Amino acid sequence: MPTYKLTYFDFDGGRGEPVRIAFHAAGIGFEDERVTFPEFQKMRKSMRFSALPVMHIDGEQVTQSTALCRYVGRMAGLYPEDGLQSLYCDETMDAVEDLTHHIVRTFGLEGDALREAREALVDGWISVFVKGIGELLTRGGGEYFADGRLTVADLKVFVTTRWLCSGGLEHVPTDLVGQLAPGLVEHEKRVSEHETVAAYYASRA
Ligand SMILES: N[C@@H](CCC(=O)N[C@@H](CS)C(=O)NCC(=O)O)C(=O)O
Repeated sequence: MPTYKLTYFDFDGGRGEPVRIAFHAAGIGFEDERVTFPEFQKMRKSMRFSALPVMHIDGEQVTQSTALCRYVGRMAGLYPEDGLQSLYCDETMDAVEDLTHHIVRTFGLEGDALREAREALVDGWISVFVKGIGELLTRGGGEYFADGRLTVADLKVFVTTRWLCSGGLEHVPTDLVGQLAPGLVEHEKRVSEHETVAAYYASRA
């Protein structure tokens, strides 16, 4: 068995969290390296694309969160084998990546500039993506995005819905997701209570 190290920021969310949950679901031990932003700044140059998450497999660096989700998801049985269902799973994860990209562009703004940028996002890209991801859930049958069961797509959306509804994103109303796509709020609860995910957080408690 290779050795795995996952380096990501020290919080239970973002692009690294679905990979951590998938590792736990697979029953595969890994080094969960959690860094602060100042620590990341010091190590940034050693990261191939100057960003996290980064995985080391037997010391070899691999990047790109969605690729990491697929890789660990396969080992955990959380990635569809069927071609069409894997397309649905990938489409969902890529949509979440696009949504995240739009939001991250507002990081570092302050005051009126932050408010204006976030209000524009709420009326624009966040609404477009939340509605669209809600439609993908409906297509999947309403409970999960692909294969009629928990996959890494659900982990990625669950983490993102939790973030959007957390109040941690200034100027993004906590009830926005519920208004635009109520199914996603129910999905967040369903996934958080799923035995695979609940077992991961119990292990963290
Ligand atoms: N396409 C990359 C994006 C990685 C990325 O932008 N990561 C963010 C954290 S979620 C980051 O490292 N930001 C720090 C920075 O760019 O300064 C992936 O999916 O892994």
